[in-house]
Amino acid sequence: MAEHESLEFGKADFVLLDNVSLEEFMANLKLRFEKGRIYTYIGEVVVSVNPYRAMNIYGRDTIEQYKGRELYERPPHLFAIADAAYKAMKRRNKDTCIVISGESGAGKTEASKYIMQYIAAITNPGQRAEVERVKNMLLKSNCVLEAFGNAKTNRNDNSSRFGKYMDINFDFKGDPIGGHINNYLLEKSRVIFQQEGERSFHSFYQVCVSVYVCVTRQTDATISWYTDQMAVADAMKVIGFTADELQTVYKVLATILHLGNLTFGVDGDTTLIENSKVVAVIGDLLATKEENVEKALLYRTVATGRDVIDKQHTAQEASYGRDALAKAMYERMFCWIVGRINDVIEVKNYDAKVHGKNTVIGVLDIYGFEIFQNNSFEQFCINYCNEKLQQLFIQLVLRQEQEEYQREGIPWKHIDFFNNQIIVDLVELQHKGIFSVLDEACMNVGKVTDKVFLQGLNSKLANHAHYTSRKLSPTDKSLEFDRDFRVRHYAGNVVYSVVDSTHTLMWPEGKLKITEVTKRPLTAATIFKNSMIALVENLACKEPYYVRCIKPNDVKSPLLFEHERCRHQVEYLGLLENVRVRRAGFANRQEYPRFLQRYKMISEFTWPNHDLPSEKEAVKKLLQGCGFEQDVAYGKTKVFIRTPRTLFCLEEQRTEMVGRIVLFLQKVWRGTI
Ligand code: AOV
Ligand code: MG
Repeated sequence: MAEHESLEFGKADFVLLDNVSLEEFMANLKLRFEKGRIYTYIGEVVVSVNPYRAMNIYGRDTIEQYKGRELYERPPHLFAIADAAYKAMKRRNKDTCIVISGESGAGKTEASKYIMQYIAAITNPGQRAEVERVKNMLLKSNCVLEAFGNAKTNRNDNSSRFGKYMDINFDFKGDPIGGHINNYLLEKSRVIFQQEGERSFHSFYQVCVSVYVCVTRQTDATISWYTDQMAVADAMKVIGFTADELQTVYKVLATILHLGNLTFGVDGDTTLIENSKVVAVIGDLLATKEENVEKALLYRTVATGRDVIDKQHTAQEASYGRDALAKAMYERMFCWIVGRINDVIEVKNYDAKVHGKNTVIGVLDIYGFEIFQNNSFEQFCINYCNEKLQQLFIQLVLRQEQEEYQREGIPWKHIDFFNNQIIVDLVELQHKGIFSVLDEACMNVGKVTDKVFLQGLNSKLANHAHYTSRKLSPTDKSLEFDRDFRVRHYAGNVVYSVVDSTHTLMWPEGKLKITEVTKRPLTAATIFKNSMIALVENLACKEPYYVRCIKPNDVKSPLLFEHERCRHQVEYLGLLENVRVRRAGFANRQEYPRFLQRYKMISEFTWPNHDLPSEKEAVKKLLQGCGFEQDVAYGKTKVFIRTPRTLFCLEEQRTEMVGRIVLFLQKVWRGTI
């Protein structure tokens, strides 16, 4: 609990509220936002409100203030959480992770970058060249991935259109020696289609503007894209992309842009490409013959019994094929870029036997919950991903905490919270979940699969409290027959359109030869589901730290705290329940033997040895002696300490006693006693 800040800025920890009510919570959040205090704790969780303006709180001096300090010693900040995760990793050899959540535009990506910058700034005091190199590449990778994986949406000008989990590996000294990036489902449909007011990935504008600037020498209007492009090219060079590889990337971008200009027509029975000059350009860019491009766009290869034949597309099929090609090229290039970065930052030459355990801090920054005018398969995946993370938060912060008190026999009043497991099940359950129904619909290649899919959903999920469609609620005009279904997510209702979702999924992943008709590739839905389950398992086995981001308004204003908008987020993020659990709970807990080992020197009853019947009794005696009886509870195997201040006092007394003991021993050793 940060107690050093003046009350004029509100309570630095929501746990300190006089009454835990929604009104008081909101009043404190608003007051702090208006006073420029964008961070507030709930125990060890940071609640952050997007300031929508540059804040002077990330500089070198601020970093110095947080370095090595305890959480409650300084005003709430991302740096304090980053430092706590770092200390846990370094002192206790724990793998930790920092999970950043919140809806689109709430400030997750910015937070993840500040956290990485902090870690980079406080490590490698010895300035080892190899470590500096690794740090530089980890930081530069952000710039590259944002160029290719972010885009302007109606919710955020720099919206992450992929999920990112980055592990930073540390050596026994606590210095970064490498890392690894896992990327999750890129929203590739953006390559061919953007809703009104939105854009494609930044990379396309950057490369176009660079060409424009080279040709016209005009820089004024386009300067920002141009400088961005220079920064990305520079970062790619630093990471180790060769000039040839950069050229290839530009060629792929150009190919995709030209593919977008291709149109198809018919002449009698023949489908043809209307603008053949574009084909020539694409052939050039891909270093292949025009005929090959044409054939790829106008024909498909089908297996009929034992034969494999080429069959001509209709004009509509050809445009589907063109779009699928553009999307696949972009996605594969993106994955290739991630792979290349991983090759370079991967930990090399580390021998755990010689150097000790290699520990990890993971930073998770995903696409936030979003509702658009039209929501399709990709929004569905993004929102499911957010459900999974909310579930992890519930499991780790709310449920486990309560369960531990029960297990230890500590008196405890149960706190109710909405458990979104029911929605996670709705999406991912075998045979009954939305993904399973979608997979089944995809088996019927060539049939009217969108309808099959919706019918499947309606029959399997008719009674589910979080699912509905027009067929199930005929009076609901906001849903279209044969097109929409609605999911009541933890963060709000979203209407999804099934049109084309099965089409999106049919693109086979991995290498599939056309003759292997019996083998079905995994669908995009299954791949995504499996990757989310693996992600959550990975996070669950690390010591988690949380940043919960809140978006104060929808107009990107630094002044506006829209009460209703914020209240909604506070509610669905479960922040009030978080405060209640935390308040009813205890800041620290330790097993009796471990506690005694650490603090036995501060009490005459326990130093150097105790004669009490058990370690639990000894700890009781020790704490009574120090006057902390009111602030602790005794579980079956652990002692629970309510406020960090008590722990702080214990630590101070310990430090003092250790000093005295050392002095005493030195005197004994010198023979002066
Ligand atoms: P997101 O990552 O949570 O959305 P961002 O981190 O991209 O959101 O933040 C959106 C915008 O808010 C940024 O581009 C900044 O302009 C502003 N912003 C956020 N945090 C800060 C800060 N600490 N200081 C100043 N400005 C900030 V998404 O990726 O769409 O889910 O998918
Ligand atoms: Mg983001």
